[in-house]
Amino acid sequence: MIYKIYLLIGVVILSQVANSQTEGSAPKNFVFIEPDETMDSIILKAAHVCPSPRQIAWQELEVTCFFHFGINTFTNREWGLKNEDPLNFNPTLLDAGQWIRIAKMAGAKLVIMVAKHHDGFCLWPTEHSDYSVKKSPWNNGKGDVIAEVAAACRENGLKLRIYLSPWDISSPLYGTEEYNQHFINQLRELLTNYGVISEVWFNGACGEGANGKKQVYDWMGYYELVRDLQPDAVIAIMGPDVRWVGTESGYGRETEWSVVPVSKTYTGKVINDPRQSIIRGLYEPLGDRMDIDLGSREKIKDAGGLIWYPSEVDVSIRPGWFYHEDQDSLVKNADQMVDIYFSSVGRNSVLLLNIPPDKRGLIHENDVKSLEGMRKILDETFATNLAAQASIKIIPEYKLSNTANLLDEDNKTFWTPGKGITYCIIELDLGKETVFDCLMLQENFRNGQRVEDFVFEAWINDQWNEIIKGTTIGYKRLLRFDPVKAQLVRLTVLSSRDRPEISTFGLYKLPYD
Ligand code: FUL
Repeated sequence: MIYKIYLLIGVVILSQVANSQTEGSAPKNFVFIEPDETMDSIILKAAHVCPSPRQIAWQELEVTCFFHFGINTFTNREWGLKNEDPLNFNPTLLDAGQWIRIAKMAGAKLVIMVAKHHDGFCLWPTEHSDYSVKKSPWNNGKGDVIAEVAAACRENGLKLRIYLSPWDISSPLYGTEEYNQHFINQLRELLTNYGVISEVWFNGACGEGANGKKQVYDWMGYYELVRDLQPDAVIAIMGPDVRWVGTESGYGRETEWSVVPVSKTYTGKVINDPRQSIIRGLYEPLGDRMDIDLGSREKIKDAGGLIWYPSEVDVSIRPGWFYHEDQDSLVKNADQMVDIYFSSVGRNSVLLLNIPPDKRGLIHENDVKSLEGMRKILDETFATNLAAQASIKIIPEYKLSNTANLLDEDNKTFWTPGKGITYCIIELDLGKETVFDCLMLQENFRNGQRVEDFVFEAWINDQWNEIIKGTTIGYKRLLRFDPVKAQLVRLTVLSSRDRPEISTFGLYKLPYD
């Protein structure tokens, strides 16, 4: 956690430089703001900053899993010590297929394998260090955890990403210029020997190394290599494509903007950076990523530019990131996991759920039970959209065409009230009195994020009753409330940065009485 603090002075990457934004032009991942621009113009620009194709693919994953596994699993630590004995690493029943099947059952479409944590022990037989599985008794030193995970991903149709910790307390090179080349060599092995890698996850930890020195990381060099070898991979956390939400609790912000500001100081540097054309990015100290508000009107009014930089919520199913036997009774239960799902995926974020394999090399039974419980509740909840057959009325009658897009379960199609209209009411007649306790909304995020304020009401006792209010929607917003019985409901978009493009409206009932 402490090293996440580095993100407070972390980076923002201007992932694609664009010229000023005009409606109808190609989607832009980034816009500049001119010094004398009006607030109306800034807001309109914000409404049209869009995800890049790789960010779109990433957002649609919704649930992803993390596997923290390594020497710490056997030494019962969270952060390992320098050069611990590789003989410690000896899983007896390692089955990467089991990990991937469990992740898939939980709903994950992608997994992240920790290839090297801060202790420096490599889970693949790297040619660039002796501190790896090669020196362990597991498979007589012939094993390769990354290869096994990659094969299991291919077999089960899941994507793979890797976590390679830049901080390495065991490397004798750490703290010297040579270390950057060493890190790039290791990264190259991972990006070339294991097929498609869909994401590289860098954290910002930068502690002391074996010689007591800290490293100045060559981030730009790392990014160049990723873009070169795996151009479709997103670079997360200490990278240009995906932002850390700011906590490790599993709970995202109620108001979560995927469009965030870049300061005036740094937009100038973007233009002048020669490496920018290769990487399409530049660092910027952003300030507090743990702030409750990152993208409101107040936050973007003095920006030099705006970028699409969506949030990822990372959390472990256990108190620790690595497996510890004494935490077997502390695994989050199915209801807690459901709550986390609603508070991450349901708050315009991707969930990155850590399920750490145990000393056997298997996901522990308690973790499996909890994930099965979560899946059952989510599957039962989302099996039926209770609004699927509703008839839709728009008030006032701005634009009646395409309303069926709201209910077609295809988030690529959408309904919009029309050019420049930022307030609208969508009224639905469910056909009969219906009990529900969950609302799902999605915006056509490919065209940007716009809705700022909405209210959901139901017609009960001959009047409209407010059921729940919300601010941002983005890719997906899920809201739960006490069960309501009604036939008529309505969604009012009270404020939007440009015309809202609503792609999904869903009503559901959780399987609780
Ligand atoms: C942090 C690390 O220090 C933890 O050990 C863990 O890997 C977490 C996901 O990121 O920065």
